[in-house]
Amino acid sequence: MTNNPTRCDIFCTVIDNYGDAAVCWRLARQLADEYGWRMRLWIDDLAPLQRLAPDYAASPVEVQPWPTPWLATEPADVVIEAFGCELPPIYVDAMAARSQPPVWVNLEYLSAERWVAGCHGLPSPHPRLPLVKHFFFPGFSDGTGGLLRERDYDARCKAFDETAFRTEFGLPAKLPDELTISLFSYENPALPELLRAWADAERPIRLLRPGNSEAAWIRGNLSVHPLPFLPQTRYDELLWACDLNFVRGEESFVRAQWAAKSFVWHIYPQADDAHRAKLDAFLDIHPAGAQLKAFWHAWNGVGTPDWPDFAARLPGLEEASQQWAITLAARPDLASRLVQFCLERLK
Ligand code: TRH
Repeated sequence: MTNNPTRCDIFCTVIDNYGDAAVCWRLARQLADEYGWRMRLWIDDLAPLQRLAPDYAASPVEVQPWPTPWLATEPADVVIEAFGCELPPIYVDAMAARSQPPVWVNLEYLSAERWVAGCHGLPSPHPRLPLVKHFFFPGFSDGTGGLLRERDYDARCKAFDETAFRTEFGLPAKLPDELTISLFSYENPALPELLRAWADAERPIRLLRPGNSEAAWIRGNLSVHPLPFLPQTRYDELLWACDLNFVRGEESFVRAQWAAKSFVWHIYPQADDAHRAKLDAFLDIHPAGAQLKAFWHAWNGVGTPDWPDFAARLPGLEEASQQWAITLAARPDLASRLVQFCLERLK
């Protein structure tokens, strides 16, 4: 290797959601900003990226619409195939034609299941070409690929001005007993019941709904405020501004953990209920898993959410969330593990 910056191509296909683009964008930014890698992101749909990072064109990451048919392109030193999206065959041929084949990584979905550590880093030789793809599994434990977390996360969190945030979005000053909640979820049949419980709650509840265009409304002790869909960096601010965050999928789920606030996870539903094992695997490793279980199961379709019971647990949950964030932040983050993994193979 020369001293030239490592060049890296990330390939991402978007599945009718934000998560895949969100992970790829965050990783691309971090590798460019913190490691000086020359990043190119090939993405088949720019729409989610435009919402997550409206200023993407001004960033150090070169964003390229995935052309069909593919146009001949010089492959990078590191090639990240996100979530098993298939690389263009011509690009793969060009990878094999390089004197030193690129480090080829298949970035997988996050799961807390035990098998993840056993599969992280495994090689998968190409059946025909002199290329090896490696599985890179994000995860919570030491034997996995870790979690995305930027170096400046703590500094940004410390500098956050909650009052200014509330003013900017037209929210009144926080009432002494107010519980501020953010809600980002899939269609959820448990929501109407929960809204009723919040209207009847003992303390005032302010519900913030990013990316929701309904008008603001008040019922009983519940005030509901739509917010615009926030750029990815500002979504962290929303999590910091709330006492309880309802999150979903993979990316907002991870950000809620860094925010160190109580949270409720709506897991991405999969065929054959495969997501249930994933949900329970996370509850098993979280220090407050036993406390969260009934409410999280109900939010994910098993049972009815018991708000008064969950609300009574919140003070203990907050402490556990803080502990959990400290434990996770002490482990190396995903980008640093990925860089080490690739550089070892580029030597
Ligand atoms: O969009 P998602 O449902 O993504 C999902 C999951 O990633 C899942 O694993 C995958 O298989 C499926 O897509 C196809 O939820 P997720 O992962 O939380 O991604 C949402 C991103 O959007 C996250 O980075 C937070 C960000 N966001 C904002 O930036 N601003 C906002 O206002 C909101 C509500 C979200």
